This record gives sequence, structure tokens and C-alpha cells, in this order.
Amino acid sequence: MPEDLVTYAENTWCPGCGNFAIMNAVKRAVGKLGERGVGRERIAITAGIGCHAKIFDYLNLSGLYSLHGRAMSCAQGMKLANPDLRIVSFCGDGDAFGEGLAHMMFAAKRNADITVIVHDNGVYALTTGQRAPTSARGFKGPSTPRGNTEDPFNPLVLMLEAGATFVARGYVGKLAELTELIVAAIEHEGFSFIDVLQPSVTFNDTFEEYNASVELLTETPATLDEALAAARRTDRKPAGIFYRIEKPSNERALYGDGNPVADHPARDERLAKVKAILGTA
Ligand SMILES: Cc1ncc(C[n+]2csc(CCOP(=O)(O)OP(=O)(O)O)c2C)c(N)n1
Ligand code: SF4
Ligand SMILES: [Mg+2]
Repeated sequence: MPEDLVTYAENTWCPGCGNFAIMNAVKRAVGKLGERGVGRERIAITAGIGCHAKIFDYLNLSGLYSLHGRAMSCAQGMKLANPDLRIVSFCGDGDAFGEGLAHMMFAAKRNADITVIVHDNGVYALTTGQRAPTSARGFKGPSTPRGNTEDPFNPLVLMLEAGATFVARGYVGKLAELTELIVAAIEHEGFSFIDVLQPSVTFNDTFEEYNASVELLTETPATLDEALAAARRTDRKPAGIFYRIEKPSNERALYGDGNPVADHPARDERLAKVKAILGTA
């Protein structure tokens, strides 16, 4: 784990929070990617707003601390501006599947070449425990004192149906596997999505439930239908890569091998082109 990824910021996550494991997995993944030729200068990050987003302060990586529900749209903008970057977007479940849902669906649909890591704790944690889009039916919190009357979204099914080309589920209790998922997702060209089961020990402590139900996939399902079937399982919680296909990313479809930053014409050249269009050359 590279020591220089540590920042000066004081960590304010609750002791035992699942976010620590995500941060450790990311640091290890960045170290591994460095060994494979993807240096830190080629990785940029975005975060929404929430407990998950504090990871932005704790990682010495460049990027943009954005708005609630906008981490993945900012990530797409960064990738469009400089397709040589690998962009990793840290989202909360409220962030990704509440306020930012449309951005998530369209990022997957257009196969934007970004990696989205959802810290899925099934709760709005930073705002002290309100029901979120992935909260279980019956979940009790300040906004649902008598229990949640809605069924949760299934994030994997949503992303598979929307067209994501890499869909995975990780668990903070399986650090080595989570690290490998993050490496594979960042190496994937196209929209890669990892739903990380991340208990909030303070507002939705699901450690016991996940320790009993998470089961590693032995292989990646062969077809989209098989991936959907695995994602819909309720008896166990499979973890691993559910789906991975090759398809041109949005940026490659737009630019080919070009890069609008590197290929940007100099001022005089741009001026000459404008004058030629206006017929004033
Ligand atoms: C545009 C906007 N809407 C709402 C909020 C209030 N807000 C801040 S964090 C949060 C919920 C965070 O939940 P989640 O995205 O699941 O992150 P977690 O805290 O659980 O990691 C909300 C509603 C905000 N800051 N900005
Ligand atoms: S409130 Fe929950 S998600 Fe937020 S830091 Fe504490 S344990 Fe973690
Ligand atoms: Mg949350």
C-alpha cells in the first residue's frame, strides 16, 4: 500500500465503519496499478457528498469533490476532457440511486469510460440515518420511524439493464477480493460499476447479515441473463464480477485514439481555421 497516498486530513469515520476497508482496498489497488504501468498521475477521482465522500479527503489523488448525486457526471466530464485519465468516482447509495440516478443510468447506457464505486450502506448516513434507495423494507430511521414501506432497488440489476459493461459486487469483509475487483474495474475500458456492501456500524449495521450471506462467485456468469439471475438471488449475496463484456467506450467512439487535450491546436492554428470558415483569411 503506497504510504504517500495518505493525506493530512483527520479521519472522522466512526470506528469500525466499512468505509475504512474501501479506502484500504483503493490504496492497495492504486499500488498494484502502479506496478502495471498506470501511475497515480493518470488516476483522478470524484466524490459525491456523504460519509463515503470523505474518502476524497483521505486519498492523496487529484480530482473533484463534487455535489450530492453529481460525482458520476463530473467524472464523465473529466474523462471527456482528457480521455488518457482513469477516472474513479466514489458514490453513496443515496448519491448514486437517489439524486444521481439519471446520471448513473445514462453513464452506463453510453458506456462512459469511468469506474463507479458505490459505498452501499443502505442508508443516508451523513444526514443521520434516513431511508435510502437501497434500504431494506422495514428499515427504521428518522424518516421511517414505523419502518420502510418500500422495497429496495437492486443496483446490479439496474446497471445491467442500463447497459453497463462491467458489473460487480464487493464486500468490505473481503478486502483482498475487493482490491482485485477495483483493479479489474479500473483496467476495464468502458463503464465499470462496483456495488460495495458497506455496513454503517452507526446507522445500518449489516455486518452480521453479510458475514452470513455473502458468497464469492466461482466464475463470471456467461450471459447477461445468467448475470441478471445471479444478481436477483435473495437466498445468498453473491460477490465478484457478474458481467464483463468488451464494447467501444463513449470516449473512444467519439475520439478514436485522439485526445482533445493533447491534440488541441495552437491559438494561431485555431484562428486561421476560424478565419477560413468566415472567409476572412
Ligand atoms: C444537492 C444536495 N441534496 C441533498 C443534500 C443533503 N445530503 C447530504 S449527504 C446526504 C445523504 C448521503 O447519503 P449517501 O449518498 O448514501 O452517502 P452516505 O452518507 O451514506 O455515505 C444528503 C441527502 C446535499 N448535500 N446536497
Ligand atoms: S455514520 Fe455510518 S457510514 Fe458514516 S462514518 Fe459512521 S459508520 Fe460510517
Ligand atoms: Mg449511504
